[in-house]
Amino acid sequence: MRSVIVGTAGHIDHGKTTLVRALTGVDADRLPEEKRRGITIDLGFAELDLEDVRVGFVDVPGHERFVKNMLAGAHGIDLVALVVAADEGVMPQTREHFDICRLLDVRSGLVVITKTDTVDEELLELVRAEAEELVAGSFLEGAPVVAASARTGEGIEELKEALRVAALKVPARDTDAVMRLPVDRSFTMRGFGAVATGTLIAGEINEGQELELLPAGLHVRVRGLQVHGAGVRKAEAGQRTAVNLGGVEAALVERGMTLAPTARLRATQMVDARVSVLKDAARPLRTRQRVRVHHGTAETLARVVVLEESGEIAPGASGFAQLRLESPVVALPGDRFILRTYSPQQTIAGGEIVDAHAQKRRGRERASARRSLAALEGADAASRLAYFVETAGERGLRRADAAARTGWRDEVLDAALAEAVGRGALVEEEGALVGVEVFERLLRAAIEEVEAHHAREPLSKGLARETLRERVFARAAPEIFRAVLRRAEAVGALVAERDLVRSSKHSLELSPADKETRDRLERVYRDAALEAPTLDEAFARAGADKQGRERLRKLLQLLIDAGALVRVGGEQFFHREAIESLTARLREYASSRGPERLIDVAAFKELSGVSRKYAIPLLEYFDRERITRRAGDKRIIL
Ligand SMILES: Nc1nc2c(ncn2[C@@H]2O[C@H](COP(=O)(O)OP(=O)(O)OP(=O)(O)O)[C@@H](O)[C@H]2O)c(=O)[nH]1
Ligand SMILES: [Mg+2]
Repeated sequence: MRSVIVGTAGHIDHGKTTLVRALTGVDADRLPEEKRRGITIDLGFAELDLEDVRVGFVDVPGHERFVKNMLAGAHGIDLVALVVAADEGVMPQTREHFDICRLLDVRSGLVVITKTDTVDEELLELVRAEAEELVAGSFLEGAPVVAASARTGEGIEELKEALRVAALKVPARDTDAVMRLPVDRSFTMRGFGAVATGTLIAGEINEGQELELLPAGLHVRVRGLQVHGAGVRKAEAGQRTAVNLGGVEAALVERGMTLAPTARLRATQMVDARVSVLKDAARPLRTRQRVRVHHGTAETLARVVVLEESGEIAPGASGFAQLRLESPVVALPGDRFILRTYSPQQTIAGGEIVDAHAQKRRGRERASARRSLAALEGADAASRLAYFVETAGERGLRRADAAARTGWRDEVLDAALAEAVGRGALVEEEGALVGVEVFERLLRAAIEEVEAHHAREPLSKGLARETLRERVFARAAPEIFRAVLRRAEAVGALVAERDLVRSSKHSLELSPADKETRDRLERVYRDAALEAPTLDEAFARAGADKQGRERLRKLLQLLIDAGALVRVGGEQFFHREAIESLTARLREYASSRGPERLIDVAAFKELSGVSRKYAIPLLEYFDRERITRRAGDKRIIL
């Protein structure tokens, strides 16, 4: 059976609660104070089955001081029953509640003229005309206007039928979004623990499921579920739902919190939105103005930053604004909200969130901010995703970030991602998303950086991978760094080898003079064999000290890289041939010694003919190379 939520709306004492009781038999005023004072203070709930439709009523208070409570209920309604008392006609909260419904984008409803038993036909017609004038040009234009009396029962059956017909026309809830339940009430039930209630605005909740309570980030478990007062295993979008929560104390659960899938959504304190200011607002909405933001069941204070050129949005106009919230809320693009003045509290505007996780906008960025928000408003899912990725710049977005930013279910996210990648708007690598422009820019920057390195250091084989990362990819995710390198290799621009990155065009073309010096240096070491020279001696013998130490060191490095020289200790180098022949002699020595294969320092000195200065570093080198292994003050030749 289909479920819809009907919200009452209207001025204080106009008979909303009495009407709900006449329809359902339930007194929605459940607080003792409400009963004592005869007014509604907080939200009340009741339900009614109308053949093929189940109606959940959210009864709201009409008192102007409790509009904040009205808002916590009005956010989730499918249709509104706008109540006007026949004996009073349209009053201030009739208008304010109606404005709120329009700003929240409630799409359907009807007008109920109550207390018809208190007036004659003539007055009734006047009130009817007044109500029709109020709703002219709105979503309620042409909607049924039902006259009823809770006292005599007149019109109640007609109202039920009108509700049923309207309910059947209500479009299905958003099916792209993951589950969200803004909590409007919490309490402890003896023997069960914490219970949170609210209108399930998207997705479904299953018994036993693990969920997260935001913005607190509390992990909870669904111990039980009720929809319209009956136990169920599953609650669906559009249903009034009570969730018995395990893993949390009722005292920690408050109106304004949101139940969502674990680790899926994130609270935000900065949103960009299209804001419409009411025609009757006393003043324009201005930058720096402090307002009350009512979003879902939450209320928080915020500073307004108007993104329009004039710095304000005039009464009756709409424009883009950023809201900097003083406390975090769980918001998603497309969510509606209401703005009220700080004091006295009056409804002045409302709007729709365009970017729920916005960035600060400075004065000169406003024009471009307006352009992107306007584009975002009309964009399809793939373009919106591409925008979010683009604005994340070099940092890019992880899939989980994109999920939190959009609130989409996996299937919707996957489809948008595939579409955006297909259009060439973004690059996905190992689950990291980055805009195509950013990716191309990083690619160019990486190639330039490596080429600049070669120009500066023609004798270097390449730039250290980590240096490249620090210089060009300081803000980028590691996945993006790897992806750019892979692309640079794929297009044949760079070659990455172990910890070095070089240009594919780069080859070590030594000048004839350098070549000659290099060869001389190698000859010095080859000739010295195990009587290796110090670095200074080697450089001097190569007869090249006039070439400068820096250059010689680089030529030396080339010889090491090529494997011609072996570094044995600090600054001690030997020619590879000398080391190889010594290794061969060591092994010969070992086999001549039978199974023992031991050698001490003295024997090693004798065998190699080197002084102690060289013997120890050489032995340690052989240990490292696993040619020998230390055993006490001797070595086993392996
Ligand atoms: N004569 C008459 N009185 C009614 C009718 N409906 C409600 N009343 C009376 O009007 C008064 C206010 O009714 P409520 O239902 O509490 O009004 P409400 O709109 O819920 O008020 P708030 O929730 O405080 O905004 C009560 O004394 C009701 O008995 C009706 O159809 N006829
Ligand atoms: Mg009431």
